[in-house]
Amino acid sequence: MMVFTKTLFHSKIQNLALLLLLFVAISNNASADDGYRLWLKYDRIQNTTISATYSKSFNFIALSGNSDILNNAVKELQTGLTAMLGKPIPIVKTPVINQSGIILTISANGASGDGYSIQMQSGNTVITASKDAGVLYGSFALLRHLRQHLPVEKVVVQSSPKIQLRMLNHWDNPEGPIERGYAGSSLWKWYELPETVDPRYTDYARANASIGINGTVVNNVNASARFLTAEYVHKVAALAGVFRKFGIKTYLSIHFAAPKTLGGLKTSDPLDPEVRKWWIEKTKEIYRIIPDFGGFLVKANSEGEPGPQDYGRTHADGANMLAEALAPFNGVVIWRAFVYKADPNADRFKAAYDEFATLDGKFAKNVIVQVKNGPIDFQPREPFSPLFGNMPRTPLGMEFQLTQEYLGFATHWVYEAPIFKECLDADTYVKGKGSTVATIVDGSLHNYRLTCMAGVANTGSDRNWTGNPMAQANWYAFGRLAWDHTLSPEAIAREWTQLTLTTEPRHVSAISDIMLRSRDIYVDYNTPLGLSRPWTGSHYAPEPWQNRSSRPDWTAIYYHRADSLGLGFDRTATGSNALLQYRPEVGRTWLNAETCPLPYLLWFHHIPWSQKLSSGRNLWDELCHRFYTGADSVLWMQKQWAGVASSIDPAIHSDVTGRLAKQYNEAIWWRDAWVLYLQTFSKKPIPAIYPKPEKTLEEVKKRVDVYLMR
Ligand code: GCW
Repeated sequence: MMVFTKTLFHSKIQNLALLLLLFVAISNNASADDGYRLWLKYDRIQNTTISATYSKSFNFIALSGNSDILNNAVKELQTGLTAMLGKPIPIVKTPVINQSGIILTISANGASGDGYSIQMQSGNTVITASKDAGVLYGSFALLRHLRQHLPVEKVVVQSSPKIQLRMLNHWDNPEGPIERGYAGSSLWKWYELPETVDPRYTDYARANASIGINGTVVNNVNASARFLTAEYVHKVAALAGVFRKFGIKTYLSIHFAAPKTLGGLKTSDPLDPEVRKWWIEKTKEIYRIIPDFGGFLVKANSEGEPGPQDYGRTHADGANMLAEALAPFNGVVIWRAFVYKADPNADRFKAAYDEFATLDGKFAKNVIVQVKNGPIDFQPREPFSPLFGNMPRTPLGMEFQLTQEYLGFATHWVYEAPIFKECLDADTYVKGKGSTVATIVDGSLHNYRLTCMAGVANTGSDRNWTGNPMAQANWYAFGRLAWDHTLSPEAIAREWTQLTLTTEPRHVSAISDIMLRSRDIYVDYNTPLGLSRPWTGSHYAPEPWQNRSSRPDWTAIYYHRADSLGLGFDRTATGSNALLQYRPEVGRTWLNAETCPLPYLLWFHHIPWSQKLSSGRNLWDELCHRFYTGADSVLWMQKQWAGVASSIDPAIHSDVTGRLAKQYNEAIWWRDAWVLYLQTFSKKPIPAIYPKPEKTLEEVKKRVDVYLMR
């Protein structure tokens, strides 16, 4: 039985502060929504029954401990509840007798790791964790529950993250632009740091902590050595100072050749003693400035970046050199497996496996190899990377892309949770049925000590963070899945919608319907049936005719292989035989063109134009069907969206309406680009039920060229 004592919380200043908070919260409600608050909108609850019930349950927040993270947990609860309930809620050291409130406790018996539990005890809502960060996550979980207007007593839960390192990777360059960023420039104001610390960094950290993200790599993997100078490490330290108060560790992408370019050494050979010493000293220097620094992310010998192979060494040699420098500080090396060579006869699909699988077991204990979900490169639909399951002695981290590099930038509405989930749920069969990618990444299948899931961030300096307000859902879904990969895309879509847009049940359903179909719609007007990489220069509008580049594997024709006979990349034994990289059980599902699921057909087979598919249509007709229905479905998205106007903030509604109109126009144009181009090979008519493209192929090409102009 707990002893309850009345608290001393009556200083005038504190009361004034609460009133001010209340005022700010109320005036916030009145202003138009600019999307800045993301899913953390603590608007006043209009339903008086719900508000009254919550009011009875939350009269104080009791916290006995004291730390930056705990204080932030309490602050968030206080701000949120005060605004939602319209009454001041005091923070106390011990629970108040005869009143219900929230009790935050740290206990060794609490949920493990970053986990938390929420229980109801004697009318109080008790959040318990073994670490401060757990209390913070539990506090956000409680707020999330209340924001969905669910009954207080239903909040009872015990939750621990399935992945240890839940990270964002920012591809932010030092001058401000973001590689593949579509929401403004970098959030980090390098020239102002460390003296000026933008309050927005705190909101960034809050947003991440609210979905369990606990790590961030602040600079691009195509890394500038600048970030390793003392000048920049101090800037990074200022960011880390904000982030750690929300349980977030800071990491840096490194330039592998820094010993040469920055240190003035003759080489950056990872086996050279001077080079090793340079990294050891550099790492010590970083830890002196950022004591809880997380570690290094490395892109090496990939797309022109330097790496150990420049000196005849392996990826493992390179990673282990850095691991040695980081080990005394418990830092980690996250070494990317995104590699492929400019060889016209090679299949890029096979490259990562070919270079990395043989290195299994050769990496130091504090190295994670980070693998993109698919074997090529964040295409709208890819089969899972065959590396998953093939490196049982090396922790493999997952790299998803939140920024929509191949998904219509910030213009097209594509909810990505189905992409993430499709990969996580894929069965590798490496230890028999049920060996899903998720069980590999979460370490349970191969007993990895380290586990990691990274999302290439879609944030930028735009007021609403992600350019397209609907793209906030991708950031949200990533965090929620990194915490718990068993969640469904549907549950996350509904939750996000309720937190961000509306709690009106019919409209929640209508919006989550759009979200859940959006990816397939995009695939249909862009890369149906397993077509891949029609983009080269812009990564935006398809340029399937693109056949010239400094590298053969940077042309579009390399990927789709259209010719007079048919379409698609033969990866069976008669082609590149990439299917051999999978377990036979997996390979078999894709091996036979007759039975291969249609979404993957052209990933693995070169199919004759007239071949009848399982849909009953021949290849050409099926392609036309997909391109046309995909583009038409954007009209459906527009209609659904128009139907929810009454419960969405007008500014957000009109912003998305504009983007959808653009998306529709582009879907037609992109469809036509493909259909007209492929028709030059198939020599078949577009089925009569579909309207003929209004433009000629030449005209469409010209339009694409505009987007490629310098
Ligand atoms: O998809 C490609 C992008 C590059 C990116 C690279 C990578 C950071 O077009 O911009 O570089 O992937 O993942 O390293």
